Amino acid sequence: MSYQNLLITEDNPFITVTINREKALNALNQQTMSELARFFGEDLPQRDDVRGVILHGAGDRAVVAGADIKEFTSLQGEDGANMARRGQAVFFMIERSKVPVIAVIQGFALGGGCELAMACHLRIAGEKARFGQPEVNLGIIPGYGGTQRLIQYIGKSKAAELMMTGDMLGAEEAYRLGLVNYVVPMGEEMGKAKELLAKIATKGPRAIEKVIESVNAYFSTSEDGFETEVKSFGEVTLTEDFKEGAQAFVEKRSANFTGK
Ligand code: CO8
Repeated sequence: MSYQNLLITEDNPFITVTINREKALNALNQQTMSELARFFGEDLPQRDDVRGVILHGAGDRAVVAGADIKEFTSLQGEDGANMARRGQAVFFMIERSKVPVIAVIQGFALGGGCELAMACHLRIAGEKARFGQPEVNLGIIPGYGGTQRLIQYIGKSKAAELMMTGDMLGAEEAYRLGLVNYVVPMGEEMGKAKELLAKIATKGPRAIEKVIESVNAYFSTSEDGFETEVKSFGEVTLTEDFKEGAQAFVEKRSANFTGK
């Protein structure tokens, strides 16, 4: 089946999925989100021969620089909440995949990009990778599960700081905090991901599937937090600050927030 914004490369028993919008730093527009849903929700579950997936972004500047800001500047309230809910559903498909999904991060993993990497089971970062949830710069909050998963990986204290300041983490600090599994020299990220997948593929596929299910089950009590995120996301899209923040990004200037 054909995709517009995803490149699917098969190297049996592994598949590499490349988000292919390099000019927009692979920002997640709705077309890309639909294609990720199709791949992880429909195509991959039908493939008994696949033992693992590598997910990355085209080029080396960004795995994904966030949700596509240019596309959601006019979002409001219930529409915002629905978009966040749909996005969360796509990322749950990745997290609940029966085969391991490894994110390869060569550059920026920001906003929805950091959320996407966190929905994968393992993360390999190049030494120039940078992670962050800079949504507050736009007057909004993470909406694709970031408020919940960032805490799961790095703890409440640091996660709250990152989400409130919009600051970025370098690869080494992301490793120290437990956000990524390995940091490797630039250019070696894919090799490391393939090496890990090959090792996992020597184990029993049903056992790997059950490890994934059981690890996910540990966090199942956080489902209410995901719902709170959806509602909050809808609410912040009603603010004047969101209009100003998104407009400022498009106009390449600093935002002037008023608290309205
Ligand atoms: N959306 C759309 N376009 C983007 C995005 C994005 N997130 N990020 C970068 N681009 C585009 C730029 O507009 C630019 O396009 P053009 O050449 O047409 O002007 C191109 O990619 C290259 O970007 P820059 O020129 O800005 O490159 P720099 O190297 O100067 O800066 C940065 C790189 C630091 C990554 C910068 O692009 C940046 O700050 N990007 C935005 C990062 C961000 O704020 N991400 C969070 C977005 S919000 C989000 O992800 C919410 C998720 C939950 C959504 C819930 C439902 C909607």
